[in-house]
Amino acid sequence: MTIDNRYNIQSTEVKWQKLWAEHKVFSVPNTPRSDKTYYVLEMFPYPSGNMHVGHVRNYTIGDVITRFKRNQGFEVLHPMGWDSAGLPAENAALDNGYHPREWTYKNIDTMRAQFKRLGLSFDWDREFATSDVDYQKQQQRIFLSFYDKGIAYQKESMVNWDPVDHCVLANEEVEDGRGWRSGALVEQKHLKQWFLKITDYADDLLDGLDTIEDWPEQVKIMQRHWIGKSKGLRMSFPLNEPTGGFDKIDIFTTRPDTIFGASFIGLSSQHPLTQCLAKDNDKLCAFISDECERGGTSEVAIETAEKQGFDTGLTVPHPFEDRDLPVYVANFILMGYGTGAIFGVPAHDQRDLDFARKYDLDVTPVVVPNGTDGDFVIEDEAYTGDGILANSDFLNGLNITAAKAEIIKRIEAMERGEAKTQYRLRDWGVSRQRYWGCPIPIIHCDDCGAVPVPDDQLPVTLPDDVEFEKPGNPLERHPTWKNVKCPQCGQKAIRETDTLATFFDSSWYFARFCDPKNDDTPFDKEMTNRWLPVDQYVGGIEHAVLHLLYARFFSRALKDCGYMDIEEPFKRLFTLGMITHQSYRDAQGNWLFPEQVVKEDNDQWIHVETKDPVKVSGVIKMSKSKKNVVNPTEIFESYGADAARLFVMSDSPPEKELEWSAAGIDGAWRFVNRIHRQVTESLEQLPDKEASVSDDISDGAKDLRHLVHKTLKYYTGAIERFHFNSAIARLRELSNAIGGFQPQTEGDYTALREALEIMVRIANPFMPHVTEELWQALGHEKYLADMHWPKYDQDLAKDDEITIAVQINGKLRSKITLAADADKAVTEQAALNDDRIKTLLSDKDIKRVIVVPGKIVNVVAQ
Ligand code: ANZ
Ligand code: ZN
Repeated sequence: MTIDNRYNIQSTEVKWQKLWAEHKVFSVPNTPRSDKTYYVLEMFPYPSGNMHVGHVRNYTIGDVITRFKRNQGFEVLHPMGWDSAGLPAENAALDNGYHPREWTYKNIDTMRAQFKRLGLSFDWDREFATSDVDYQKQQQRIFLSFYDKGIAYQKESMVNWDPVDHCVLANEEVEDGRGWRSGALVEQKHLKQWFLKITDYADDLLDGLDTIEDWPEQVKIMQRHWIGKSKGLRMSFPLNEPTGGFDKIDIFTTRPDTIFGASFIGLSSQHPLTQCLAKDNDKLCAFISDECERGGTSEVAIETAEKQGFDTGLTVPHPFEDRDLPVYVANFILMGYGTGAIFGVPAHDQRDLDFARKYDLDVTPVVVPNGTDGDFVIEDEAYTGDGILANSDFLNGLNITAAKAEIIKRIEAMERGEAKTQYRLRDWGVSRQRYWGCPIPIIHCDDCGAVPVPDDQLPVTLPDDVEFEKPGNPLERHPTWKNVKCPQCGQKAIRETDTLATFFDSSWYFARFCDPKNDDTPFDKEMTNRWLPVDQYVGGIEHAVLHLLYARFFSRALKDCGYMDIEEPFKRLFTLGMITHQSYRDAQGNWLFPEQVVKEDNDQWIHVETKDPVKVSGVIKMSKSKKNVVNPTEIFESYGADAARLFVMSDSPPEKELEWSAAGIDGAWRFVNRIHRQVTESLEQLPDKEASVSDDISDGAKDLRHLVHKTLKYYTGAIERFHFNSAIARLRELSNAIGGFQPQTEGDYTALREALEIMVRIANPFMPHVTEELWQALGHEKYLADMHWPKYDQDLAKDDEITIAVQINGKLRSKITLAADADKAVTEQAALNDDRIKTLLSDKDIKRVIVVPGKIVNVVAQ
């Protein structure tokens, strides 16, 4: 056999990719053949047209897990698709005349090729895009089931309105309160829209968080905060001068304890009382439209806007004191939360304090930090910490909890209100006044109202002949599309022209992947029952709230509609870190691409063409706008997919930031080549693949075997724990040991074969191409992808043992023997389980255990 020693990365990688595809190595049937199933999913990409290195990292993580689990004997579902509806396609249409469909599917083609070039183990037979008519048809079925169940409903709500372009803007299209295209000050406008009743599931979504153990705590905290369950008091203030049929104002507070510090009542601009007063008050009208309905509808926009108020002249009496509170309309009070009215306590709420300073209202602290005696004053920061009640009559001296309870008790006894739980979570608005999305399958009839499109008329498809030159919703402008007959009474009716928000599309795709071709129903329940929940979900932390919460909500809603049986869609969640890269700027501050700069001999950076000096601007998140990007396709061309995969997995733990560097990718490339060389150069001397390791081997070979099996043991655990970078470090160590090994006897070559084979096999999840190539060169026929993960030899893998001292209160009391690399927890357990230590501690309380692994344990006890 002659072996070509030059490793041609490009052609070899493409060759294996073709073979895997041809033999459908990574395809699985909808109904799994085994009970040992595993579902790996990475958050599917938006087809922007170009793969970036963040994708490389995300999908490589999922790929390593997939290949590893397959080797462990699992039937692994690892699908891929495209989150392909949404604004950018429409903007591209506006900018360069492409039809959104054309733009989207062209991008998908480009990106599919890029993803395939990375050698990912996807079951491509399951691929779909959410803009596919087939997908939309099933999605429309889901929408109608939600409508039927009351989970989808219509109500009037505020949207961002661009008064120049005459169109609705998404929150992300509002920049500093102005429309991104027209630059006009954005207004808020009422529009009837579709909502999903996610609030009905608020408690359930909260409780569910406790059941998903393998989620990052940070994500759970963010979801808890987003749902924002607050316990408080709802109470009413009677008006001194009833007006327009209103005789009281209902408020919601989470701080009833602060009632003695109240100095005003605040109403939302959309509060019914405000609206009533505005009818015959031009100044109030002007205040509402100038100060309250300008700027974005987002919470941040409202939080950061300057606090403004309008004194209505109305007053209410304080419930426990002989004084009146003025009633203001204030721009920081949202109608969508609580009752849309508050009592303002400037000393203990920053917004109220800013407001009070502006309108010269009282600022009386009623909660003072423990240990302050009477002279506690508020400057320009509200006090929101813990403390003791003061200036509060019968509450004085109580702590906050006791004071809250006391006020709730009294207000309830006075029949002026009651304890109330409030959520920050709002119902989810899913209407978008856009073209490139899934049409909402509803027909509006003057007589019958909102009528579902009958099932045999689904899907409702988008018209192709639309114009994008004008801003706004092309569906609304289309001459014929929306004119239809009412399915119920047959008279003229109008199609819903809103489409569904793209987060709707991504809330159930993981279930569709289990049964992607089904035309009768979104998916077969039997199949989702077998595959779901997703065993390992991988994606960015930026989806901690919206996408991940919506998907959890959908599972529950789909269950209530009878589509599936699971509530938590993602059993384990892994959130990966960002990729950062050095950035550069010229003297004018313009960002430069890495290819545009070069380092001079004197260590100064200059522009390659102009030779002007360049400023090195720090290592920051890779982004197009900062130009510190690298193009994965170019990386595949020069270094190959294996090197790219290896690099993104080797330089830092996957949950942490990874700094992209030329040296790093270069090092990975050299390692790929090195492994190739190590195997191919030894091939001629190696015994037959069937030969077992000889007993007659040198000490050097024995050491090598010891390391091989120890590495295998450690490495397997490291992959299981996602410690990919330390696994790769061990792999390099193994390769070094092989490099330094000099076979002396015939038998030594059997040990060398074993070492090389194990190295190749365990390197496979990270570097699938070169390892398949080498596995074949080693004489094997089966794909490595289909092999079982190698098992280590217990005896050979045994760690060296060490003996360490155990002290109690600093005095040596015992010695324990344990594995040299035992970690903190194991060492502590071993020390506390030692018989002598146990006896000595039997009548004591353990205060602390100090463990220095490999050295000493000291138990502090009394
Ligand atoms: C009096 C008070 C005193 C308040 C104090 C806070 C601090 P969370 O915790 O997020 O539930 N609030 C109630 N409804 C509002 C609305 N529609 N728009 C804006 N603010 C509203 O927030 C509840 C608190 O936010 C409530 O408690 C209320 O102000 C305010 F020292 O009442 B508080
Ligand atoms: Zn009708």
